[in-house]
Amino acid sequence: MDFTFTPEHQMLREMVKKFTEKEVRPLSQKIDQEAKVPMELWKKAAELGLLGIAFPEKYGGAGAGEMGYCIMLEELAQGDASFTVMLGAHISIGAMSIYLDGTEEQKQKYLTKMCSGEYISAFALTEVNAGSDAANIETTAALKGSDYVLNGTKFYITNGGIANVVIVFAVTDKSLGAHGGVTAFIVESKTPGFKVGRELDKMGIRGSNTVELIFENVRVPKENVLGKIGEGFKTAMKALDRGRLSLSAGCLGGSKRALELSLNHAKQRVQFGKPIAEQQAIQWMIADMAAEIFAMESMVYRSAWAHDQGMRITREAAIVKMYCSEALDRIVDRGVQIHGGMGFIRECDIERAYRDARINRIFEGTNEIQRLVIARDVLTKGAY
Ligand code: COS
Repeated sequence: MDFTFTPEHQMLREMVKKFTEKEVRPLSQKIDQEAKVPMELWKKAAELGLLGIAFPEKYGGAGAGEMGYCIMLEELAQGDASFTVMLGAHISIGAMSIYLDGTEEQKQKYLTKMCSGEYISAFALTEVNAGSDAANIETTAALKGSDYVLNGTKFYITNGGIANVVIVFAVTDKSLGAHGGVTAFIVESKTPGFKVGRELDKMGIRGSNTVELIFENVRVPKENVLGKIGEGFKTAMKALDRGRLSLSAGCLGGSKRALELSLNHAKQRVQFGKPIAEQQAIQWMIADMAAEIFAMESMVYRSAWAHDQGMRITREAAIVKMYCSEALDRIVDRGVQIHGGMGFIRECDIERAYRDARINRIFEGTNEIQRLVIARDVLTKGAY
């Protein structure tokens, strides 16, 4: 087995690292305080070609696959979690849904603009009564003439208030539910009846836009049905497999940054006449952080490699998401502990990292759902 990154992957990592250090990290505190990612940053990422990293060149992408995409998110997450989530939702589940199941015309019309950054995308599956139980959605789509008419409300939608295009999952046959009764639609936010509801004030990733979306008789032309009628639940699950893996790459980056901040602090903070890094109590925390980061890195890139070989990664993505989001929480918690009182103060980067980390155990499927997906797969297919 070859565990080295290709020269292209290394170049990509260097490029994103420089961008992160120069453009992203300096804005992180402001993004948190103002609860907004400046659009200038999005434009700069677009100019660098970051929004199309995962997609083929014929759609304006860089063709770097899931490996390249995970490298990019890992680096960006060392700059700012909100910005990483904004890009992650756009690429992993918004644009990815079109890439996976869209027609060639839909890819040319929408995916190309998503790769260039002209369009921001969102993925609208969740509703107030359909979170973990995603098959329980109530938003409806009824065929009237040559259009589907959408009615309903979506909740917790990342990028929903700033998106030009939203992938909306709606019920086309209530009697069938997830098994043939849910359809995906490509909805342009300028369509009459598309309304942005309240914006949610969050504990962490405060700069990421999270809203309620309301659909009141939104007419979507038949050609904007994404995939086959009734196959929308599968589109959502396939996109979420990718989303769960790339989210984990973000957890890996966030963990590396938390370790770096903790090391810097431990080396310069003197107590009992020497830097606290020389105290075994601190060294054990550092060792645990490093070991977990090694495990995260190994599983993220092994799974990204498997994905790029064309393998189905449903079980892997669930395992990696569950492990990495929980490891990140343990790592930022130790990071705050190493920082002591300073780690509890708003101006301290580790305090923000602690708040930003928590959502990862919840979104893109709670870790309870990841355990359900893993257990079902192991029980039906065997352990290995
Ligand atoms: N890839 C491809 N197809 C998949 C799939 C995947 N990863 N997961 C499920 N499917 C298919 C199944 O094969 C099944 O197809 P058939 O109708 O042909 O048999 C169909 O989708 C329904 O799947 P299933 O029976 O497993 O549906 P459940 O209602 O039991 O739901 C869970 C499964 C709980 C796993 C799903 O609802 C889930 O992931 N919930 C969490 C939602 C989530 O992550 N939300 C995050 C917010 S969106 S950012």
